[in-house]
Amino acid sequence: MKFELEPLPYAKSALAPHLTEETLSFHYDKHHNAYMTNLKNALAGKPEAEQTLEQIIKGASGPLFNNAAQVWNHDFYWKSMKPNGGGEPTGALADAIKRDFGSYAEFRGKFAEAAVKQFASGWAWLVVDGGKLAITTTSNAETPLTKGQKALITCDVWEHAYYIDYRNLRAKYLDTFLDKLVNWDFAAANFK
Ligand code: MN3
Repeated sequence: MKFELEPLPYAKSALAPHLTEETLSFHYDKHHNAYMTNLKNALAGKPEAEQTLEQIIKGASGPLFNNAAQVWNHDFYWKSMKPNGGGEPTGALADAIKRDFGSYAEFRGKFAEAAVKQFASGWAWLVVDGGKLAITTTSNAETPLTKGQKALITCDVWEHAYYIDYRNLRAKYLDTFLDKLVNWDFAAANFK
C-alpha cells in the first residue's frame, strides 16, 4: 500500500482559539508527519508494506506497530474534533450514553477524569465494547483496534497535543475538548 498523510479535515486555524494554529502546525506537520515518515521507513523492504494500515496495526509490534498505530490514532483524533464542536450528542448515541453512563454529565466527568489520570503519554477513548459504551485509556501508541473494541471518539493526551496552548493544564485542555471541540457527528457515524 502507498501510505500518505491524510489531509486535516479543516484548516489549521479552524480550531482556534481552543487549539491554536501553532499547536496544529506542530502536531500535524511535525509529530503526525514524523510517525508517517517513520512508518514508511520501517516498512521498506518488508512484506507488511503490502498490508493495509489496520492489518499492520493488528499484526505488528515494536517500532512498526508504534508508528502505524500513531498514524491511525492521529487520523482518528483530527476527525474527533470540529470547529464549533463540543456539548452533548443527540439521537441514538445520546440514548446509549444515558443507558450506559446514567447521564451525559456522568459520562463527561468520567471521560475527563480518565483522560487526566492517564499517566504520561496516551489517549482517552469512548468505545463500544461488547455492545456497551465504555471509556478507556491507552498508553503511548496503544489503540482500541487491537482490543476488539470499536472506537467512537478519542482525545490525544500526549503533552505535545496541548502544551503550547495549555502548558501543564491537561484538565483545562479536556474541558475545552469536551465543551468546544468534540465532534459528535463523527462519533455517531462510527456508532451506526
Ligand atoms: Mn499526538
